Amino acid sequence: RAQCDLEGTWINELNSNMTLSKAEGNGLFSGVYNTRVSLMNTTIITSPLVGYQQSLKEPTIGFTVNWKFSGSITSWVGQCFHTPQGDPFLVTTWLLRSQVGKVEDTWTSTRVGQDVFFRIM
Ligand code: B9F
Repeated sequence: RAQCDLEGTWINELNSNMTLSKAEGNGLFSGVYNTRVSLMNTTIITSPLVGYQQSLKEPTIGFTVNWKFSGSITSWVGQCFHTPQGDPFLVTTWLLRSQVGKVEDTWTSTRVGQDVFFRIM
């Protein structure tokens, strides 16, 4: 079975999508992220992404999005797997850090969750 190729467009259970470049030889990749949810009445803007993948058949991965419509950052870590049909999917856990006005509010600053991505293109 071929190594999981991250290049292309992926969609998750929230209907967010991301388009990733082919990873460089050192595992570095980049892309853009369109979230379908934001919890705010702001205009959602396509935001840039960078990440790393290990060079394994079902690689561990990590990537970070710098949200262009807020002061927040989300990082995902996870792994690529293949369905019995051979289609790749990404199982990830994320942390979303919001900016807070003062250090005492740090306890309110971080959300956690899981996203599963399937390739659509
Ligand atoms: O909603 C986030 C945000 C930050 C400050 C105002 C709005 C940015 C978008 C995060 C999208 C998350 C989900 N989308 C997805 O595909 S990233 C992990 C999930 N996977 C309101 C105040 C602070 C946080 C939310 Fe905000």
